[in-house]
Amino acid sequence: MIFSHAIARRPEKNMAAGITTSTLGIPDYKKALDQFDAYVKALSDCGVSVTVLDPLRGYPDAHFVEDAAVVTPDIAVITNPGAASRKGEVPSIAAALQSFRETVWIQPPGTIDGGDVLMVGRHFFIGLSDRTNEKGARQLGDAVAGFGYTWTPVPVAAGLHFKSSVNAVGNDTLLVTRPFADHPALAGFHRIVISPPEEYAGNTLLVNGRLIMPAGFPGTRQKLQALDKPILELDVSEFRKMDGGLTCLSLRF
Ligand code: CIR
Repeated sequence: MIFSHAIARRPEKNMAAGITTSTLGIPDYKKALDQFDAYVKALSDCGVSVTVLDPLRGYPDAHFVEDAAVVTPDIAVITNPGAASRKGEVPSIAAALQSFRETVWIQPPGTIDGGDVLMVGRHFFIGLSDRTNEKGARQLGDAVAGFGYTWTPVPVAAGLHFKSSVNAVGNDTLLVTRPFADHPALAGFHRIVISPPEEYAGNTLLVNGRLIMPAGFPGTRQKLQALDKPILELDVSEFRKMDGGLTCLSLRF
């Protein structure tokens, strides 16, 4: 799928107040801004026109825009994020998407984080996690089924979101962490399995034929080279400290 647009949001000063399970320390704001700018430039270099939203005051996780919507070629599904502190991020993302797509909204008690949703061709994998429940998954599944997509729910046993562990890297191939190596829900796809010490590299992004991966995972880089696509490494250390990564910093469509 070719992406022409993306939406991203500049982090706000108190990003360290966001939710995290990481023990990597407190993010350095200045460094995070530099990493964010490099990320936006990388998307632009892939031919994507990036809309950069202003920081959203009072929402220290709001730059992880991917969680607030699921954008398909047909509609934008505005989520009801699973974390109470993130629900207020949604209206500004809906407003930003309005000129691109018709929007439909996930209704409580259904919850969804976009980080749990992976679209591969005409199929959606929807992770069931601490953030995404069955009611939310069904609402999203029904919404996209109306446009001819299929979907399967997949329990997320480890990591924050489904896309912390599984991502599409082209050529009918998924990049997966070890727990998903033989997962029956993913049958039908080739799989590149990441070694446990490099698990974070599972959050690799395919944009218009190029792979953008987090810096510092040489074993995974070597495995990805088999796909014969250009690979770009980006340092996202400050976002990793807040349990975030490459996919969650933008909505691409
Ligand atoms: C959170 O816990 O919600 C944020 N600190 C991180 C969200 C990362 N989002 C993503 O991977 N899609």
